[in-house]
Amino acid sequence: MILSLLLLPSLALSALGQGFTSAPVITNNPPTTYTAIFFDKPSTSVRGDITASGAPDGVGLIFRVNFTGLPANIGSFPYHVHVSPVPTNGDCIAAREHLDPYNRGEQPPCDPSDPATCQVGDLSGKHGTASGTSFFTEYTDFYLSTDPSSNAFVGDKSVVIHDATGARLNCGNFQFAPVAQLAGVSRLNHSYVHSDV
Ligand SMILES: [Cu+2]
Repeated sequence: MILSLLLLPSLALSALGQGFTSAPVITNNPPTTYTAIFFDKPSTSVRGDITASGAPDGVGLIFRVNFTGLPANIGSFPYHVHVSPVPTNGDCIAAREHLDPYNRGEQPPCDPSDPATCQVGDLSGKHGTASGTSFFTEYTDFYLSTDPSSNAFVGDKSVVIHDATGARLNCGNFQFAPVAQLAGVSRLNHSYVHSDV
């Protein structure tokens, strides 16, 4: 009994990707802002934007997350940074997998009390899923970057929001958004967005 309890933490760690221990805190983030705005497409009511800004001290990124039109009564909504940008047809499958530069892998699920051991792109695993029909949250994530030379750089990646089954509801691409930074606001005028579907 005692032995099995002692073994549990090491077993949990060994289930993570080979060689993975934890993601490093990113400490040299430029104070720039990137914003991803979900596609305006007829197949879904889900809209929203996610702004990621280098923290004033360079440690981590400040995220502002704003979703609307979430389907009622179907549970909570995971969302992640995915590795590939989405083409202009808005096909969220093209976003491919989660940003996971240290090859942590999908299992076991992210433990939000130990976010360094989560996939760096697993925003909802670390900071909570979206819920309700409209959702706003703000937080600092220490493992993502506004530095284009970092393997945790968000600026050329996408964000996908899922339903509880994992289906991809909508997505958007991070774009350099200095206007949001200068104005101190999280939402961009839609004239800064790529063409909608
Ligand atoms: Cu995802």
